[in-house]
Amino acid sequence: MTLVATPVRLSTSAANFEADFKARLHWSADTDAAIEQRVADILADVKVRGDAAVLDYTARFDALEVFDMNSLELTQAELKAAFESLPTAQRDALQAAASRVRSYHQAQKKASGESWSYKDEDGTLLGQKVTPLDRVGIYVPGGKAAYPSSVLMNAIPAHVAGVAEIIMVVPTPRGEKNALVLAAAYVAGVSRAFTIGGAQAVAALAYGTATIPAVDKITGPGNAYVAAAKRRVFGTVGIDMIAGPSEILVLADGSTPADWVAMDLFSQAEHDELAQSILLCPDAAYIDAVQEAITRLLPSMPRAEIIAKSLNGRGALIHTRSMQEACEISNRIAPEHLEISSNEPHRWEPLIRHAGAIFLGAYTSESLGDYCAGPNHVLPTSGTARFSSPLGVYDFQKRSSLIEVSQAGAQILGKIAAELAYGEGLQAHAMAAEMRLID
Ligand code: HSO
Ligand code: ZN
Repeated sequence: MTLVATPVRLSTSAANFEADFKARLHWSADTDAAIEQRVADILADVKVRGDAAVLDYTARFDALEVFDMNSLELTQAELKAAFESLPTAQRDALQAAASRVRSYHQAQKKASGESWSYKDEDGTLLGQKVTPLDRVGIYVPGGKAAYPSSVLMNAIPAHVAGVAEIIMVVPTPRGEKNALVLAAAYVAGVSRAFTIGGAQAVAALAYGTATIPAVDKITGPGNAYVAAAKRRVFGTVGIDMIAGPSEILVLADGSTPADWVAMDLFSQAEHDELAQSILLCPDAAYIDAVQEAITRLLPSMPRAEIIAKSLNGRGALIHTRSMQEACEISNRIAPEHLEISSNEPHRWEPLIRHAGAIFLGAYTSESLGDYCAGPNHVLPTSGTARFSSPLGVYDFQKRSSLIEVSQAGAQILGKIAAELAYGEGLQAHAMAAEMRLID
């Protein structure tokens, strides 16, 4: 059977465009009641029984039977050995990627992650103090979605933020370890690592066990169980975001070789059958060329089946009236990744308001950003780029307000505060302010 991938063709000038557009782009991340219940039970069990429960679930779900938690900890020596076991080219690539990701996040910290303060005329000091989180947990999926690049993207910003302890968890079904994941943990500066996963790992990180220290925040992607567990422990700890399937939207003016764009659409489709790849273009002949490239290139792809399912189920090639209209539609979708595949990307970029990451120009394939350009690849999905941002140094920091009122300042603020406090019927508040007034 030859595989075909024919993303739906839509045109903004068609009468039924709005209805088709909604049908195609609709995405509901409904929670599954059965998963919710099982996750709630696992969390409660780990909270009470700690390590013993983690060992039980690891034996049951990961077919990994050990008798004490120490056997589930990866030593620094083991992480280092994994790194050293890699072929030189892989080692070099990992280090080159890590160093670029580190530089980017250092710049991010400088630009917006530092403490600041100013003084009023009366000498009152006001400011904001930025403090790294003490300890964070990074969830790394096992199996087919084990991405060493995601270890870098989670651990490096934490490290740059100044987090003292970075605890990684990664399930290793039947004890099979992924050397690249371990090596990435070594390169990124992970402090401790455990071969546990699922809701039980999230519970262990959130509540702490005799062996696993409780963390302040948990980041990293995972399956439906992990996502449900993260939602439930939110409040006890911080979490980053609940990521949906990967998405790419290409805005093309027809100036990029069609094969390049076809491959970029594949690059997200190959992640997941539910991933979404969309092309928006005002040139119908170019859309034909991209479809032709899709058909020609697909059979040579090892993950052709996943790509075909993703493109047939959720992909779309949309013919727009203009590039301006393409930008408007892109804003409505608020994609995780947006490529402006144009020879004048800076003409269109100012029109873009909602996208997790914006890739400008024909040479900027999204895949470069996934691995080594420098910015983070953990990005808001499912339209959440309307209100949220890429994972960054700021996710591993928090802010405290600083207030130091001078004697002169207390005379002015004291009167304002007392007036408002009496209005709220709070006498002690008013008196605390008034006692500091001179006569
Ligand atoms: N595109 C994925 C990240 C990734 N790609 C990891 C390859 N490896 C989500 O942004
Ligand atoms: Zn990717």
